[in-house]
Amino acid sequence: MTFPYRHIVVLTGAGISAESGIRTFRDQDGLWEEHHIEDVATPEGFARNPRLVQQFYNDRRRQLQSGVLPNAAHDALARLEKESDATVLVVTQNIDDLHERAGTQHIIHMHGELLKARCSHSQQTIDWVGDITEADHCHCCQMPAPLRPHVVWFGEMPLGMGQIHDALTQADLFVSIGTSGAVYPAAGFVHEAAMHGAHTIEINLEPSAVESEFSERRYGKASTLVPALV
Ligand code: BJW
Repeated sequence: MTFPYRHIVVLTGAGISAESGIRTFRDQDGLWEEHHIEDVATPEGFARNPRLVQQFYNDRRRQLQSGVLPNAAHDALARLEKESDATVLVVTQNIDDLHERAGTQHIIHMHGELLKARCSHSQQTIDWVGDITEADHCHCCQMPAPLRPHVVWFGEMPLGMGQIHDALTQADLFVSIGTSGAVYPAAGFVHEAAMHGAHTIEINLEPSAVESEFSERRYGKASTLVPALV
């Protein structure tokens, strides 16, 4: 696979998993049509009503394990990593594991992972495939602490930021796939990559909130456009 780039950073959002049957957030029929962000995606919402928040993530964890499969866009990115001479880092905002199931190895889940739980006291994470209930506590601390989903809510610091900034500084190609550009700091990555000289490509169903920052834009389904790019 010949690609005229040496260091590639790919940012993915909910749109890349939409054709696998996982709902996005802000589209028609998206998750935010049924749920208030401040109830299910903030630490304050979790403190107010842990049962509601656990239910929201338990439902999504179950769905992820009930026949959902990676699609052609996930497959194409895994192929890119395997077959190109360039370094490829996938930075995903998604908490599903579809990139890994497609074969991607070099990946940062900046908003966490659905198949992990986290001790609310020590922040230690453990693999978790079932529901998290209020009775589940971790035993990593002297006082057992409640488990929470290993996800990044509004007002919390996204994960892997140091490594992401280093990669954006070195990237000569930055590709954003299936994200609305509504949530920071991810929406600012295109600016950072461009400032350091990267060519920047947006792939999405429609122009994102930061589309004017990109040097190239391709609109349509990720399952068609990502394999075509790769
Ligand atoms: C297709 C498609 C197909 C559909 N093919 N495309 C004011 C200004 C700037 C920032 C702030 C501000 N006030 C507050 C902030 C910060 C805040 C923020 O950004 N707020 C905004 C609302 C303004 N951000 C934070 O709090 C973050 N933390 C933070 O900033 O820490 C401080 C810090 C300081 C300095 C440096 C670094 C950090 C944390 C954000 C946490 C986000 N959490 C969530 C939920 C948790 C995970 C989960 O439950 O799954 O993450 S919210 C939700 O949005 C989720 C997603 O990862 C994230 C992004 O959504 P995404 O992926 O873009 O999905 P959609 O639905 O929006 O878009 C899908 C797109 O796909 C659409 O455009 C479709 O067209 C497209 N599409 N089908 C191609 N087939």
